[in-house]
Amino acid sequence: MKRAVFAGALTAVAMASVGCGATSPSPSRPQAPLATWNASQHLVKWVVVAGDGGANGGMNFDGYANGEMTLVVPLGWRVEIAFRNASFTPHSAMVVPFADHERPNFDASLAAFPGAATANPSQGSSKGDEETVTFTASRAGTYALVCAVPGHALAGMWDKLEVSAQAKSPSLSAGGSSTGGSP
Ligand SMILES: [Cu+2]
Repeated sequence: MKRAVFAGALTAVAMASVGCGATSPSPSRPQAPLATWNASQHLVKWVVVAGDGGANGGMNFDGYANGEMTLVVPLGWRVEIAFRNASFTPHSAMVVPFADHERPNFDASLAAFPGAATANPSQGSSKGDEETVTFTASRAGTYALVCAVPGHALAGMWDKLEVSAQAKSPSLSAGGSSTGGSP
């Protein structure tokens, strides 16, 4: 049943607009794709909700922690993160080189790309705060989306971003589900 809901959502998207796509691997949120993109604009929008439910003690993005979610972005595309903090705990979002994902502390200078962090990343934002973060995925490689509030990434509040010179379109996998290919 979960699979049917998911497939239906993808089919609807594919029929709605050639050249655009969406992926929603979490069956509990079929109404809200975590990533959507526009191929002609080379733009991917990633919905990143910090503290989304109780997974990993609330230390998660979109309910995923410890690298359970991976967004693949073609090299050179723009990434627009629609960030929201759903929790009373302060959280932030920042893209860092993967090797830095288990640091206890971060500062804004560690952002892997110019602009790839929410404001005051080490302080975090309040419950309900929303912020749009945009950057260009200008170097291929493996990166991590971390919460830069001290201790949170170490507690598992990180997921993955792959910038790929081979990928033709974005894809997002999470929680063991994987989607990709041409929408
Ligand atoms: Cu956090």
